Amino acid sequence: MGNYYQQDIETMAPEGLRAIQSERLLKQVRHAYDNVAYYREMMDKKGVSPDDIKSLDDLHKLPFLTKADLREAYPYGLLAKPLSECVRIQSTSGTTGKRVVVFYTAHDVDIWEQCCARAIMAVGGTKEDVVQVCYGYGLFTGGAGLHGGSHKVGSLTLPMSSGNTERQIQFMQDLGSTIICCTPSYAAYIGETLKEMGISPDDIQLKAGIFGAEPWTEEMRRDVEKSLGLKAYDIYGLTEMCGPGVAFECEAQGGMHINEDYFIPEIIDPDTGEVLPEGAKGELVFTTLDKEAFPLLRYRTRDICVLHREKCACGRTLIKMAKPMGRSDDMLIIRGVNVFPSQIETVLLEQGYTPNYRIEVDRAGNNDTLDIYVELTSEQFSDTVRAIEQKEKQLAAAMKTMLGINPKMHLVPPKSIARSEGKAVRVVDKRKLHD
Ligand code: DLL
Repeated sequence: MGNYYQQDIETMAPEGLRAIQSERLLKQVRHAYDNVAYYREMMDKKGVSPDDIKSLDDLHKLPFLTKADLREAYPYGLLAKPLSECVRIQSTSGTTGKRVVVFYTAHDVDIWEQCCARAIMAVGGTKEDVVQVCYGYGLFTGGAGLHGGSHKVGSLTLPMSSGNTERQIQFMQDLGSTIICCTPSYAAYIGETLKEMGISPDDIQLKAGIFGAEPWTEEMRRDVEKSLGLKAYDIYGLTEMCGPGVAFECEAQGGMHINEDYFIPEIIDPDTGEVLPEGAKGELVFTTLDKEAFPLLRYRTRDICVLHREKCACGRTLIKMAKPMGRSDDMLIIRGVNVFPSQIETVLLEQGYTPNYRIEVDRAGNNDTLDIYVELTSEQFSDTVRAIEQKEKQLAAAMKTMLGINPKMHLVPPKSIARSEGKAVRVVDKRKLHD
C-alpha cells in the first residue's frame, strides 16, 4: 500500500470525512463571526448567522470572500486572534499595491506543515530522503511550506531557496538529494543547466520532484522527468489558504488530492456564483476548516478547475482537483511570480509613456518570456537609436523593480500597436498551457 503521513485521514471513508468537515465548519464559522468584525458585517448583511450553519449542506448560505476583501481588510481586518498569539506572516508573490498578508498561529503553521508532509510522503518520501527545497524562502510560502513538511517527515532538508543553479547542482551531487521541490519552470532550467554542464541524469540521485505554484503541462512533466531523471508531481496551494499543500499529487500522477479535512472545495460559476455539480468546470472556492489566525470562508481563488472524486490507485479517498486551467481574473503567473497588467501600466505611465502597450508572454523551451511593446509618441520616436535603446534599458529596470522579474522592452513607432473599439486586448499569452 501507499506511503502516507496520516493514513487514517487520507484514506478515510467519505462519510467519516463529511462528519469531520461538518463539525469543523460549524466551529470555524462561529470563530470567524465572533472574532472578526468584517465577517460579522458581511454575514449580517446577507442575513445569515452562525446558527444557520448546521452542516455542510448549509455552506452555500455564506457570502463569498474575494481578494478585494483581503485588500480592503489589509493588514489586520481579517485577523481572528490577537497578534500576540500569531507566530508567522507570509505574503503573496505580487510586489506592489497592497499585498495580501496572512497570519499563522503555531497551530496554523503545524497544519500547513502536515499538509506538505502528506505531499512529500505521497511521492514516496521517507526519513531516508534528502529533500532539496529550491522554492524561494521569505515571504513567499513555497520555501517555508515544503521545508516544514520535510522536517515533519524527518527527511534531511536542504534549504537552498531559488537561484544559483550551479550551486544547486553541486549540492545535489555532493549530498545526494533524492527529492527536489521548486517551480516546474525552474526544474526545467535546472535540467537544461545539467545538460550544459555535461552531467547525465544518471549521475544524480533525484527520484521525485514536487513542482507547483504555476501552471504547467503534461509535456513539461515528461521533459522534466527526462532531463532530471525523476518522477514529477504537481502541488497546488495559495497563500490565502496557507501556501503549498492545499492539494498534492500522488503516485497515480492524475490530479491532486485536496486536504479536505482542512479545506472544503466548491466549484462555482464565476459569473453567477451558483454552485456547480461535481465534474463541472468553474471557479474553485475554498473554506478553511481549522484555521485560528486567518479563517477564510468561501474564498474565491479565481482558479478555473474541475473536481472529481474517484477511487485512486494510491488508496487515498480525498477528492481530486485537475490542474487549474487558467484564472478568471487577469493575473499572469510568469516564472512563478504573480504579475498584473495593471502594474505594468502603472510603470509606463509613471515613466512618461503612453498607455499603448502590448504584453506578450510566451515560453522558450520551458522558460516563460515576457516581452512588453510600448508605443512612442512621434516626439519620443525622433530620438537616436542609441537613446531609444538606453530608454528600453531604463524602463526594463523600472519594470524589474515593480514586478520582480525582468521583461524585454521594445519601444516601437507611433501608431504601431492596434487599437481596439471594445475591450482592449493588451495581454497575449502564447503559452500553450491548457490544451
Ligand atoms: O504559489 C503557493 C505554492 C507554492 C503552491 C509552492 C505550490 C508550490 P501564491 O503565490 O499565493 O501561492 O499563488 C497562488 O498560484 O491561485 C494558482 O493560480 C497558482 N498555482 C499554485 N499552484 C499551482 C499549480 C503559491 N500546481 C496561485 N498549478 C494559485 C497551477 C498553480 N497553478
